[in-house]
Amino acid sequence: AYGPAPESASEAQAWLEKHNRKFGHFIDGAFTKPAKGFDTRNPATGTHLATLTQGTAKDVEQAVKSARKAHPKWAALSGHQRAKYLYALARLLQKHSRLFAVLETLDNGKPIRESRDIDIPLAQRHFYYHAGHAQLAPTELLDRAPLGVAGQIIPWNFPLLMLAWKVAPALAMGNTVVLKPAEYTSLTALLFAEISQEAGLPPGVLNVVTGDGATGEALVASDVDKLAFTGSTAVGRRIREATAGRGIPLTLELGGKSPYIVFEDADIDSAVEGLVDAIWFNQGQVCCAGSRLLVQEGIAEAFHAKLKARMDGLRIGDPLDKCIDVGAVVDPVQLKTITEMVAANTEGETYVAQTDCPPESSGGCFYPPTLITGLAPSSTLMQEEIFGPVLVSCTFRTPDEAIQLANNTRYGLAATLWSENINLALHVAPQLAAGVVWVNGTNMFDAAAGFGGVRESGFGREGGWEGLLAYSRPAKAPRKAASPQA
Ligand code: TXE
Repeated sequence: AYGPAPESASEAQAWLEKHNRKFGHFIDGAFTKPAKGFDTRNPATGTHLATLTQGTAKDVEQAVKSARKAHPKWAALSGHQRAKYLYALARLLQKHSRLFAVLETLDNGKPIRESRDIDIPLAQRHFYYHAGHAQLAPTELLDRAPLGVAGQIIPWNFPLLMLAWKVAPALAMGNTVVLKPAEYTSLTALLFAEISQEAGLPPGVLNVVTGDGATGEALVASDVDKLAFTGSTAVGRRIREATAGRGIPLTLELGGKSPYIVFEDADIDSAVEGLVDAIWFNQGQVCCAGSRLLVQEGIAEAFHAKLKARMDGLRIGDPLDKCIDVGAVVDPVQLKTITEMVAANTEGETYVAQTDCPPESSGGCFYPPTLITGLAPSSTLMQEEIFGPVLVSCTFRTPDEAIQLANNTRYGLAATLWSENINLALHVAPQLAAGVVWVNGTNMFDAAAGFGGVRESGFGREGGWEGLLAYSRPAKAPRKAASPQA
């Protein structure tokens, strides 16, 4: 333990109490009565946070109906008028940022440092950025028309940020939304729904339906005009199958096994530090995590030694403690998956960080930072997404071999390379099959830069110009009319 949690959770607890720790959906501008549902827990302690309602097909239908009813008026607003709402949402995210950060950490288990300094500020930035675009009125100036009602399904690793990635561009372009957050982490989406009332967002423009995969399936099957999904490749595939033939646009942001390539001329200390961020940020539960280390043979031993020393210095424990580097994994199910995947491996050498990791008896889902070296490129752990604080590593000799190993995956979300030789970097980067390549840095995001993958990491881009286009169509093309009686 590193002292008492400096970031008090009382405001978040008070917000939960205000709702009697029971939530319904957010439909047509108001919360529905809580109904039969499921519990959401703090993964760092196992304590109950709230009970959420399991969304039925009927609930989804109601939410879609409300979004469709709200659409004509929302779409008819000028971009400038819509921007006013998006700016208001951004300002309110800022005003309540502490509450959002603590709630996110309680629900997800991520270190407060991350939710406070990364998740919540980036979510705000997305709303500011998209408000700016709405204001520049791409719909008027560029002959773009909204698609209609967007169905959006998001995962649990960056709950509020994934909401922002999806909701902000959709609203900016004049769409209305039905959002289904992940079952483990729905609280910040519900808080966001509440602040949308404070922002005066017209009822029906944003709807939130909570529930598990079955609720997601109902949303996929519903009468929406666009679907956007972030989550596992397996579910992404099912969604693509389910929507093939319906002709609605689809964006899929799926899994990854992103390579982190270190050449022998790299600035080693920086590369080690970058790697800590690449794989231990958010306990490795990051779609673009640099989870596959490829290190040049000549420096492999020294690099691994430095990395292990750095791992030993990582502090793991209470995510509300500002000094903590590694928090809790999102849920016992995910912890079990990670534990079983590592236990099943019989290859290479496993190094577990020599740092205090809260035991199982703490009730928390903690997994120590782990490094597995000397794996064959074809081994399961080199190929499959672990989605936990586990780094796998193998060595290469030449740049060509590095490229070949980096691309030896069914995924293609991100890649990182470290070298002090700009010619080498410029030679290698374009040959990597990835939606983004970071050179001498990692995990760099911006609302203005489209993010997305190739291969089984999905298709379509979120953020930036491309992200906006994904929520609109050329205005002159025939467009599904919003319900005339609305
Ligand atoms: O993801 P799911 P899970 C990967 C990661 C992780 C694995 C499993 O490897 O270990 O997926 O995580 C909703 N129709 N990623 O099981 O199931 C679900 O309710 C419609 C990578 O939690 O894909 C949630 O809201 N929706 C990833 C969302 O989909 C369905 C982030 C994601 O859950 C559905 C998360 C269905 N049939 C996991 N089934 C990334 N790329 O960042 C579930 N859902």
